[in-house]
Amino acid sequence: MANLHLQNLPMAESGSAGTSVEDWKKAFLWNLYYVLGRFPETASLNDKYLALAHSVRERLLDRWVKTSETYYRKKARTACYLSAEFLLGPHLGNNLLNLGAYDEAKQAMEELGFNFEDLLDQEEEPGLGNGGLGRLAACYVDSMATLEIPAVGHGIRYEFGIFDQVIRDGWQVEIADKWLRLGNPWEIPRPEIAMTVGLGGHTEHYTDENGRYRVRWIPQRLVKGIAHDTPILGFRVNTANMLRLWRAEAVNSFDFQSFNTGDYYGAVEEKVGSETISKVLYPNDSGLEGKQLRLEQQYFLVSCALQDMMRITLQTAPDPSHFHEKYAVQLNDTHPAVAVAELMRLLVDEYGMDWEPAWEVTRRTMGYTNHTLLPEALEKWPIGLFESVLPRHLEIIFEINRRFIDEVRARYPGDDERVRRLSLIDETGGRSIRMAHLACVGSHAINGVATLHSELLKHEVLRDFNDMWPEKFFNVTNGVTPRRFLMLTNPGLTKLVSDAIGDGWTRDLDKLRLLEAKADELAFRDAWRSVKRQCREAFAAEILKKTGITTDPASLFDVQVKRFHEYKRQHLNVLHIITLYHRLKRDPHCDAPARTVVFAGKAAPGYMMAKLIIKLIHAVADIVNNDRAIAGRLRVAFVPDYNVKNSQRIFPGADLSEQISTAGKEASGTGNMKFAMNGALTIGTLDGANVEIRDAVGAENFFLFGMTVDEVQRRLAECYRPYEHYRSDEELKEAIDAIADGAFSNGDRELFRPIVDNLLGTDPYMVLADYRSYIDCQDKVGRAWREPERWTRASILNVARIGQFTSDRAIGDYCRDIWHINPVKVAE
Ligand code: 26W
Repeated sequence: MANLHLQNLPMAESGSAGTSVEDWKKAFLWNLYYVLGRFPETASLNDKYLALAHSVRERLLDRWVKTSETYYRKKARTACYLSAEFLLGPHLGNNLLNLGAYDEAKQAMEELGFNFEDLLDQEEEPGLGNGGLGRLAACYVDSMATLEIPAVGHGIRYEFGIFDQVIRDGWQVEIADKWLRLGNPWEIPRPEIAMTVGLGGHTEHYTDENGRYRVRWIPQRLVKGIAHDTPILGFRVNTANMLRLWRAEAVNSFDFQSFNTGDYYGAVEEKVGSETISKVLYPNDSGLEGKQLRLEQQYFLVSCALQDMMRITLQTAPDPSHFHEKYAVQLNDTHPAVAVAELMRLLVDEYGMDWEPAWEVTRRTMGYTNHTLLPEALEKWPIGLFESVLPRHLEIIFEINRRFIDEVRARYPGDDERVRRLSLIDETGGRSIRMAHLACVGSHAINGVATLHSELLKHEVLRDFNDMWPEKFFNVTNGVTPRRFLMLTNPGLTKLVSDAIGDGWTRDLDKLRLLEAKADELAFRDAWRSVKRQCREAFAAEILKKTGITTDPASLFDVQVKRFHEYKRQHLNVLHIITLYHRLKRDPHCDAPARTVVFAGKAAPGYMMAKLIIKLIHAVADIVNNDRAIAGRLRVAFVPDYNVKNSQRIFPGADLSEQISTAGKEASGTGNMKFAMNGALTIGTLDGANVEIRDAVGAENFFLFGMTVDEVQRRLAECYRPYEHYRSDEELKEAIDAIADGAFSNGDRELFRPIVDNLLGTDPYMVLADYRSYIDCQDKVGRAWREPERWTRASILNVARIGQFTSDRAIGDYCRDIWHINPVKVAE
């Protein structure tokens, strides 16, 4: 601890950007002392984490200032990623990795006598997203910075992110996510960057001094949006882009009128009311909750972001008609789709542009990415609700629709059915606004997130739009960042790969292909197996810590981690577990290899079936794990509170990746890519990006099962009868009967009845139809695992051929096809 004495503090070194071991020690001590007001002997773990975080932040800010100065000077065209969710995960380790200073900082902390892992672990992750869509946004900001693309992410600074999940008696319980409790060293609040956002009220139509017809919106309420900026550093480049998250605040902290009349409570109430807009993330990952607050959140984000962009545009452009030259705006699903109407309002009402040129600017600005085909997840807002929150935007949407319908009628005379299908307004039931239609009409580019998904969009969900404007449709298959999901999470595999083929792959993931030749080398396969084994040991230790369940690191780790949803079919996985269990009971000598089946994931708090499936997993685990007769040959574990941080401890240890959704339901999936990048083999259906992953890694290195999209549709058309499968498949019957008879619920036949009834009744996701194919495929998995050389070779080839699934490739596609934006180098 000799270095820790205060007199050794190198005051003059504050603000240094150096990254040597000595630099980190100095910066750490300086920050501990001057930023946190602590000295090492009594500093808490959190103080130490914050001191290191602030040391990293200094180095980020250095790059950040240079980046914004460069963009300003070059008047760079900028991509703006609008997203209601950014599921970032912890910053500290990732920033150190991207800075190229991970090892130095680690060494510095260890030389000061601290456990580096404990420091990293102290960080509370910003869980400002539900799942795939939010995590994708986070991968994309990472890649935009890495590719040196001038880009900004705009989102909402929720005070409470996705809930923390705890498990009580096998049931999910939701706990508020107080992620800001101990402070957030990564953000810079910008109180002077504040936007005023209107809500409610009415409109007035008038003629201006030039005799032009104009509309003015008189909102009933005003809310202020305050920018909070987080620097996003690229990998080994000087680019540090900005993620700008908006927090809602009252315009005035007190209404003095009410205050003076003695209504103190009423005055404070208004302040509290305004702040609720950014209070909490809606935890639904599908299925609409037509809540006014959610619409207010969406509009709040969009209005703050567009006003901010307009302000910046006008710093250099003579007028707002140049907006689309300065900005390419990408709508991450329909959550920010009201941007189409808001940009029109700004251009027409606020800046006095005529409708046609304003519409041209709007269409040339916006791009729309669709992330789901599930009908229940396609956003619709009841007209009445929409009007009460955004009366002017409703008028604008009606006008957009009127002109659009005229265009449709001109193209397809007399085709009223088509008009009805295309309209922005759904007239069935109570009238509502189809946000996906608004996004399509108001954008120059529309894309799906995997080849199959984009095809289904073009030929089903958005078919009429594709008929009209085929040139607007694109596919951009999703990708994930290999920085966080390989290098940071799996240092063992990272080192093995770099030792074998050099580290060129860290900048160009396609170079992983050099591993192909290595797959044939016995010694390399040995080394690979031993790294995977170590990863399983670490994973087993984590499982023990989180669940108390012991697992065998020699066993096959079969993993399904993702949100809980019936279409993702965690219950199909459970049926396989029960089938295996029954086989082991019948014949303890049967040839199934030892398996550890791991689950993790959250269910939407109101999604009863998903929650019951979580309970079923725990119930089955309880029986299976405690049955001495099967002597540990099968283990089941549910790791609670799946989030980015926990996921980083899961991907490396997996051997088998479960991607078993009903074909046609999973838009892409991104976990599938993270697993394969870490050398897991996939068991999966031909759904989402699984199709492309299989093509890339080779059919012989992928376990395919189940119906195709066409087969699913055909079966449904022929009238699907799940009961027939139950009747004719003995093992399936035995598995379902065990659930129904209470074998996993102490004889209680009621507990899991909703699952049993659902499967035997309508089985909307065709679990029973795919059961036999899945079981047979799992048997193939078991046999392949028994041939370690073959398995290892396939594992290596999965990694060697996964390069195209980096988010760098995806961002490259967006830049080339949709945004037309080029990199801008930031000098040292
Ligand atoms: C209106 C409620 C709601 C909230 C969120 C509906 C839908 C969503 C998201 C679109 C759900 C989501 O995360 N979709 C996932 O997006 C990923 C990134 O593109 C894909 O990989 C997943 O397949 C898709 O389910």
